[in-house]
Amino acid sequence: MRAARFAAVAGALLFFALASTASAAVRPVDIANFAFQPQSLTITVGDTVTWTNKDTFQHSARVAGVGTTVVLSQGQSASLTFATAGTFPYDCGIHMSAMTGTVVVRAAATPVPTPVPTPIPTPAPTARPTVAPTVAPTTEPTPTPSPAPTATPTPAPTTAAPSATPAPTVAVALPTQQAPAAAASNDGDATGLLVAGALVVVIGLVAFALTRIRR
Ligand SMILES: [Cu+2]
Repeated sequence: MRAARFAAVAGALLFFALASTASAAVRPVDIANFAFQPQSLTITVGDTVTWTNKDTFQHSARVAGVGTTVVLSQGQSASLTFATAGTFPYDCGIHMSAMTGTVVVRAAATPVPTPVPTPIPTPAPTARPTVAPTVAPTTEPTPTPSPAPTATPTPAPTTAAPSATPAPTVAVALPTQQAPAAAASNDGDATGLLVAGALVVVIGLVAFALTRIRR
């Protein structure tokens, strides 16, 4: 456990050491037209600034607390290494305040973040062109036949069947009068007698029935 931790710390230190040494760089500053270009430069601890004079006049770089370059003629270069962090204003040792610049030294070399490997995007499957569905010809809707008006059945007139109470037929045995031989000539009389007798019987029966009903 301890060994692993130590190894990890040692590895990290080694990594930072390598990174810092790797990031230690030489940053150029041109001197042209009586000016430092760039006038302000940001570097990291351990970096070196190299001034190159491009003017026909002589110049130098005088950095307080760091050092002063030699006087540079046209085309000559000189360097200073910045070992401590901070902001370092400087000027030309010959022209002084007429030529000034600044070097900003960052404290630590920020480790370059290892780029996260971007996953190779799998090509999206090209969607097959969907064939436009042929629209089925819409059959014209056949008009639904409106229901024929059903003739409202006229209710059959409930004719109250006349409950014909049949009168009790009484078989009346009429005394058959055996007409004498003269019946042939008296045929009309005999018939009238029969009818009268039947009437009498019927009336009597009706009277009888009435008397019965009244009781
Ligand atoms: Cu100068």
